[in-house]
Amino acid sequence: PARKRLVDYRPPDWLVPEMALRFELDAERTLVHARMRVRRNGAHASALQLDGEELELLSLAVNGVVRPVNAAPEGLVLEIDGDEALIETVVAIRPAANSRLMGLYSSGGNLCTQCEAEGFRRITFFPDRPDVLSRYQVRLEADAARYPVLLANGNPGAAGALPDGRHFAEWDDPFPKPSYLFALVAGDLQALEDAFVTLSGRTVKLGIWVAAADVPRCRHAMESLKASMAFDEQVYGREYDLDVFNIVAVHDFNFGAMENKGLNIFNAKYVLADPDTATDWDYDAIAAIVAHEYFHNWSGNRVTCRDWFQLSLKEGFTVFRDQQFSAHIGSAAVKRIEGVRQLRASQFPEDEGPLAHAVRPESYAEISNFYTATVYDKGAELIRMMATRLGAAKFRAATDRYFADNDGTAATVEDFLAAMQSQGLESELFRRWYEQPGTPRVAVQATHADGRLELLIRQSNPKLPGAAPLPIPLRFALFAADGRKLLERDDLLLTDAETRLSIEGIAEAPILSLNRGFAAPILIEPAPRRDELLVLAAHEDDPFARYEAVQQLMLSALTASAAGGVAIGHDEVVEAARALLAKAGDDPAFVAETLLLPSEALIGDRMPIVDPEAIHAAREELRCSLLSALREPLWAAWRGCDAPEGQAPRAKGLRRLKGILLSLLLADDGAEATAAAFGQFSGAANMTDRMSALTALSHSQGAERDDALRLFAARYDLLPEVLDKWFLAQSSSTRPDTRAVVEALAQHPRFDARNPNRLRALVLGFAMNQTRFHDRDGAGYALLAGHVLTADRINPQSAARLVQPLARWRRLAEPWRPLMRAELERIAHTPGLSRDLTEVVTTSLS
Ligand code: B3K
Ligand code: ZN
Repeated sequence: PARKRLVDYRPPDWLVPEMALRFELDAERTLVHARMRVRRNGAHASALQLDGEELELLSLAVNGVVRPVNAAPEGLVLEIDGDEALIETVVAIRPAANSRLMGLYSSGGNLCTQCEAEGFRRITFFPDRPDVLSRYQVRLEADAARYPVLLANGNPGAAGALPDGRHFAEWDDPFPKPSYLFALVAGDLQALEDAFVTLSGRTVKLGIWVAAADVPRCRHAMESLKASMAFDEQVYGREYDLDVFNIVAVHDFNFGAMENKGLNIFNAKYVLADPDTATDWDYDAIAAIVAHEYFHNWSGNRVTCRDWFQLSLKEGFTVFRDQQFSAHIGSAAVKRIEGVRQLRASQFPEDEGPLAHAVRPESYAEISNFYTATVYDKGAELIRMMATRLGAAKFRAATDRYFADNDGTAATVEDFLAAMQSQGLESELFRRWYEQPGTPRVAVQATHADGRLELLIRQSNPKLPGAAPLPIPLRFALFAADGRKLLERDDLLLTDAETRLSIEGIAEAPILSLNRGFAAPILIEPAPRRDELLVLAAHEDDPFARYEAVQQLMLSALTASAAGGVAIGHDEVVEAARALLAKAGDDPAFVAETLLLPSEALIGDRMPIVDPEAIHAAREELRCSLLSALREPLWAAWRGCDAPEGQAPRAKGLRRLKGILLSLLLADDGAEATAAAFGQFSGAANMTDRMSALTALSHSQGAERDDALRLFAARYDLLPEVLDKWFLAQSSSTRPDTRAVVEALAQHPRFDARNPNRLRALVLGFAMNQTRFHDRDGAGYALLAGHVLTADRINPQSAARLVQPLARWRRLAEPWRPLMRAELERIAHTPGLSRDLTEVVTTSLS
């Protein structure tokens, strides 16, 4: 398929200042009446091009003159005399048949939309690109009994009854917006209502719309929304701008949520919560995503993106903003650890593999494939580096400037960098981060003599040998062998391929603690020695660096035994874990994160060639070493984890630790631990304890496992987002029968390949299961490929996401590599693949 390129950007030939839409809503066949005022942009003679996809054009008029109806499959091309015109179209669309979940579709009997990135063209003909901003006036008409609630962007206007049991509602959005922010919802919904009084004293009516029975489960999302609104005022000076803010939860949704102006639409998984159905992780994810979508009102909606290459302009910045919010309402240290774990789990591998791309990509075939960890999470790391470099006050001044200079426009990364530069940032250098794919390596060579330490620091990027050096803020400290901190530096910015640093007055050869706080998204090479890591694990005062030291100890033991088959370094890990357990009561959340063994995927990422069996064996062996050396302290700590109910940070930390300890206690699948896990499961007063017990049991051979799964399914059969946890617990199990279980579950009456959450829980859950996905006969890969091909006929975005575990094929050892590749080839050779899937598969094979 043809690729779009950033260098080919041209401003739109025609603008659409005003857009009036009237919807005659119906699940089978909806009529969309559009009236748009168009205006020629600049001096040119080009025709007006309107995008359209799967639209049935019923009528077309230009300046009131009817034109023949002959639309090409890709849209309409209209020759227009003069510089302005009124275009009127009527199209028919089929929401109930829309399984892509882009455009207008039906979910659980309600109608809703998803337009980002290019879904609006599936609703009506329009120049569907983010630099065409319009004022929207929308009128919705529908059956009053089936769709009593009618919502769209902006402020509500007139509403009333129509003949034949129908009714209407009008919505007016005073803020010009690109088509990707358009939204409507029609359904049988009820709202949890509340209000927020803004900085300047305006009252905003808040509503979270769900099925009537779910209203009580919206409290946490509502509290999160109000906290986000207050945070954006206090920290960024950003006030909300409409009279109403609505959120709607839907069960069929392609990703987390969508920031449509004044009408956010959410995957129900990120709205509904109560202690009986949501884990602490769910509570935190809901708060973060509610905040993220709300923050987009400024970073995304008021200032939008000129083109989709600039996606990180809104996404990286908004992820950074939601991370700040989460740090503010919880523990900053733990949030940072979780953020880095997530970056390493998804972005680092992406950057090392065939799908690597710059934070601002240069080209794409299908933009939906670029809503990636690189654009989102690495993009957020870039903003974090700039914010740290400027300091809070200047960063605030710079963002104020960015919002003021670009309000109401479609901006670029350069516009953001210009605002940062106005406060003194080295923006020309930081821009390189947006353009270079690959994770930079920083190697430090230290020599010590006569009280002087010489550091030779080299940066490199294996993806781009010889690329211009990046500006890398390298925070570091020096420690003595007895744990004393000798020196700390927070202001070093590497700007060259090689940097030499000479530090006087260092009496002994010190231990280096590099990239404290994970201030830069880089890999440090080589890791410190094990004896040095033990000192850092005990004495670092930067919590991230202390966490990192323990994780490095674990990784060095794990990679060594996965490569050589011999268990080395277990003693040091046991020693570090013993020290952590002794202090578990002081900071349970930190101890939990630090004790958690690196995942099999992460271990593989640190090895030149991935042997999944050796990695699994190495990790199991370390788990067993920890259990046999620390059995008593582990039991004692687990018993000491009783937490009060509720979302207080300490209570959450205790529950997190309890779950991690339980999984260690089950390392040898002993009867006592299995019974304890079942006890925790059946006695749990909240979903966090219930789920951590179920997860720990899911790997076990004991009868308790089957009992727990049966009880769970019976209890939550009717709550789809909770039942997803049941599917996931089984698809993630390390038991030898997991593939057969997944095959059986794909025939389960509650499995539905059209529901992205369910498909993800069962099939992606299995593909992420490093122990069972990599069967030696390739049957796991074949299972995934079969689901990918089925999904592609239903929903290409789902298929393109699902196929990605196969993109790792090059990294795997024999016999896995050719088996994985063969499945990718099989997919590639299937006729009629979507553009989405084709791009991922061909890039992965190339
Ligand atoms: N902006 C949306 C993502 C849309 C994804 C389209 N494939 C949600 C978010 O990042 O807030
Ligand atoms: Zn976003």
